[in-house]
Amino acid sequence: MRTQVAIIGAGPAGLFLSHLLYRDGIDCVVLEARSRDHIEGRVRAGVLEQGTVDVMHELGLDARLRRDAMVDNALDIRFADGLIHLDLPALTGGKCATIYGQQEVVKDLVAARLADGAPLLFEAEVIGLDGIESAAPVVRYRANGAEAALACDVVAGCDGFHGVCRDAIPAAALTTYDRIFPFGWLGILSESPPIREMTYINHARGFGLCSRRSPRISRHYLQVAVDEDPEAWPDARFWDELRGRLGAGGDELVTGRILQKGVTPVRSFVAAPMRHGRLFLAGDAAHIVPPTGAKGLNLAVADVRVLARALAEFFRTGKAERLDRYSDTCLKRVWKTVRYSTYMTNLLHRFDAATPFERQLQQAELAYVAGSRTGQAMIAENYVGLPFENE
Ligand code: RFL
Ligand code: PHB
Repeated sequence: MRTQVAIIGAGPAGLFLSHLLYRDGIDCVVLEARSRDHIEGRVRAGVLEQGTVDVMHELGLDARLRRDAMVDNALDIRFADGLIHLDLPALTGGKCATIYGQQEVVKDLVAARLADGAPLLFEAEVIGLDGIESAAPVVRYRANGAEAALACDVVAGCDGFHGVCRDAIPAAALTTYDRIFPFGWLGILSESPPIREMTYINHARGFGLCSRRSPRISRHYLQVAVDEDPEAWPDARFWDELRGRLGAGGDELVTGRILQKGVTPVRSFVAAPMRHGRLFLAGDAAHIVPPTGAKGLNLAVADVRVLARALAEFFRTGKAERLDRYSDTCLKRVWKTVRYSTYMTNLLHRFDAATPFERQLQQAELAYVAGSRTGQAMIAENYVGLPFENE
């Protein structure tokens, strides 16, 4: 088998890239290790920046999103001294965020790609990359119990944080930056109407977050230990703890059947450069950010937007300047996003090792944001999404 671009991974990065390339008339094959059911059932992100929604619109993939998504016009932060209400359009010149589950995005993109009759192989696990420093790389993968090879011009490593592509780059050619926070998030999906506003909580017992997926489905998180066992959290314990952390807002909480439960680590990771020879990393394969910023999926889309444009120029004209700038262009946005996600993580979590001085600073930062339009505008501007970089 031969193609122009071999895309490894059918998460948001790989799927969006496949559609952007298809629109530009560039051939690609998507290889995904897991089954269609598995990737469509993975509960993850839910906050889409306007730029992400715009890409779905440009690709004509927004029919279901326009029907089912919720508009997020505000963000509340609860802390010991009160409530900060961020009116997103008022603080950002009319912008807002969109709530639409990552698995819904994945379903829409998978269905459209299959409807286009374009190659997307499930249960095709990539086991090695050969010749990424040459002009003719080969991707080796396993499917239906047999090994196969895909020859290509370019490899797009969209295989997430635990994929194989990043490891195909010689260690000496890569610099990695890592920060692991000393806690995790226990996330649940429940059959219950969400509270009125998207709410982040700073509480002495730890962070909490009340989010949503639809008028009938809530998505909530609690800060827990990194190695917390979700089984230690029967439904009643989860609801009691979340209600306690909501404080005065607890009365608004409606409980319901919990459909899904899982613990996520909170960490930042950046690998640079995001390119080696003919291999280009995009999305979580190159970087992860703490979920407190709600940015991982959006960053994956920002990467592949830049990559698709550079590949279109490369295949149309043979010019590689844009491809050569790919990593630098993406990393500017990546580091700004790491900054914002770290800021929100530090602002809102309980740090057991914090000194009394550091605890006072955190409360002072919250008090500052509560009283400053500038402080609020900084959060709102990042939450709705920074403008795309000039390429
Ligand atoms: P993905 O989604 O991990 O997809 C990678 C795909 O590659 C496949 N794969 C392979 N395929 C073939 N061969 C191999 N050897 C392979 N190895 C792996 C995998 O099966 C998989 O299908 O990465 P991608 O596309 O870069 O997308 C990144 C996003 O999924 C991620 O950043 C977000 O989910 C992060 N995130 C959030 N991002 C947001 O923008 N807004 C949010 O509100 C938000 N909330 C979250 C989040 C992530 C969370 N978790 C669980 C990590 C909330 C949570 C709880
Ligand atoms: C979510 O709805 O899953 C969500 C919302 C905000 C975050 C992270 C996750 O910061």
